Amino acid sequence: MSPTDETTAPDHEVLVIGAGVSGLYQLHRLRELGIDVHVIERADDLGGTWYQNRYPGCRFDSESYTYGYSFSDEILAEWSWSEHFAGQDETLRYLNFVADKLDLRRDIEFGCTVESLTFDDATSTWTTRLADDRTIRSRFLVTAIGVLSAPTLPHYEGMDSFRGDSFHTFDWPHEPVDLVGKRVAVIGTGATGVQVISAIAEQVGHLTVYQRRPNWCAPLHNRPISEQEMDAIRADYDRIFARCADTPGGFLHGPDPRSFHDLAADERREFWERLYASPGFEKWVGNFREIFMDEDANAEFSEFVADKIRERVHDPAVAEKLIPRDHGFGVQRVPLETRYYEAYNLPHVDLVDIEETPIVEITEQGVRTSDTEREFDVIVYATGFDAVTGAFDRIEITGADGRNLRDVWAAADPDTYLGIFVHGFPNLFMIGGPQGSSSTINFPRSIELTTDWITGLLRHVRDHGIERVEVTVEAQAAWADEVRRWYERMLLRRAKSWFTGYNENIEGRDRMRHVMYNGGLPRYRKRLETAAAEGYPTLAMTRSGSRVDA
Ligand code: NA7
Repeated sequence: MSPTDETTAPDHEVLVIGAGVSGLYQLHRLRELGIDVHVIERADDLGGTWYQNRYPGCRFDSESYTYGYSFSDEILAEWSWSEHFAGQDETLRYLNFVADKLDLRRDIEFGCTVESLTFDDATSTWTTRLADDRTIRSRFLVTAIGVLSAPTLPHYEGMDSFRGDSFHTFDWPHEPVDLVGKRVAVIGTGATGVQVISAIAEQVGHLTVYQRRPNWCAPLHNRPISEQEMDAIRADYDRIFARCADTPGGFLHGPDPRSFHDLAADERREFWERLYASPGFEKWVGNFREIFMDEDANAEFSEFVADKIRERVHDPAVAEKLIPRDHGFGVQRVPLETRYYEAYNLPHVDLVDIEETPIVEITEQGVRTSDTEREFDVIVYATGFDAVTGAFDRIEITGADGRNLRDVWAAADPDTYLGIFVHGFPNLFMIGGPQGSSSTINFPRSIELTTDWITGLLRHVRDHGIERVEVTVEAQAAWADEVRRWYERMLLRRAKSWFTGYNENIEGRDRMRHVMYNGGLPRYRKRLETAAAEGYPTLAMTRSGSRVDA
């Protein structure tokens, strides 16, 4: 890497930003092709989400063996998962194992915070400027910067004045935090807050949960994997990955083939009892399709889960506070939990409904709501992320003709083609970009697909001497319309969550945005395969100044 001289060749053919699950795989695939590729990563080590999120209780909601990479028989044969839903430390160990196995570290540079990305029309290259003012010039850029990597804090008065420890879950300290006997506040009850609360409730001195809107949570049913069981899983990997490839969510569980209306009410209840007792997301993505589209079906299942909450929480008033009223089951991300509801039966755990008694300020000692002040040793902000587009918006990205990506996306929806391209930003490929499939699909199952596809495109580009590739405006418009049509069919369009682009901690984000593709994995894969088989008709490709016809 060196100061850029625009007259020289680029420093690298491909620069990958991010060394998490996606960036690591992209590095491996491009290196296999003999393409000159370099990876830069903001953190001090690899792992992305799994490096960063160290809060207690952080773990998979996907079955471990459906989350691992599928591409290497050797890795599949050598790695053993210890639990059906592995914890953060094990997942991080796994990613390090993969990186060591493939000798990936030699092409990764850590501690590189990207400030800006600027496309140069004349040379069809990107210049990446880092926080320390160094620059890297590359022909192509692959962003692997994560879907949930830009944490957001609330804006309460006095947050800086708190004298105890406070942190966002994403920035949980690397050194152990001793919570035993401490007075702890958790603000936020999304998937993260629910994991933290369940994990720490027993050990803390006192826990106060500040809940704005409850979520529909359901049991994870985690358990260890024995050696024999792991052997059986290993022998079954072909079937496991084939099954994942076949389901909309990229999980082992696909929608029940029967219609909600085919069964009598008592038969449905019997089916749901079985789902509720099953591990992982089956009770969500293995349910009847109507749960996602039909209000009556959704209401009936939501009432079934509400009854479960009432059974599990002893104090009826607390149980009612934990039941969502503004959205039905599964239209927001379903937090999976282990004894979450039971935590509220402990005498030292309190639930504060901040719709009823809003937080007024954070004080030196704790949190003041409209009715009282409570004192704490630790405040945990489990308040979520500037999801999907946040990691992009934090970088100054300037494409062809000087257009700024943040401005382009702020105007309306963050429109893309397949979640991979943005018109006007040539030679830039996104893994996990908006309107792609990675937010709605078991992440590695989605990103392996996208990464393989980008790799195939880069092979095509190399083999044909192409210098510039970008999506046509028509192809992007057609894809973005398809994304919007999928939202129209789904009840999730009505919920205010990161699935619909909301985040009230950010100005201008109290409105619906179509940020993800809801058409499911098989459909998404078909679109990618067709585009490649037809020679990429939706992409404009240029070789040394002349347009290449597909
Ligand atoms: P989420 O799912 O966005 O949840 C954030 C939570 O924080 C949610 O309960 C919010 O309440 C709450 N929140 C956000 N801002 C505030 C303020 N200002 N005051 C009080 N409460 C607030 O993020 P997670 O980290 O839990 O999960 C993200 C993903 O990580 C998850 O979907 C998995 O895929 C992994 P609200 O619901 O907005 O009323």
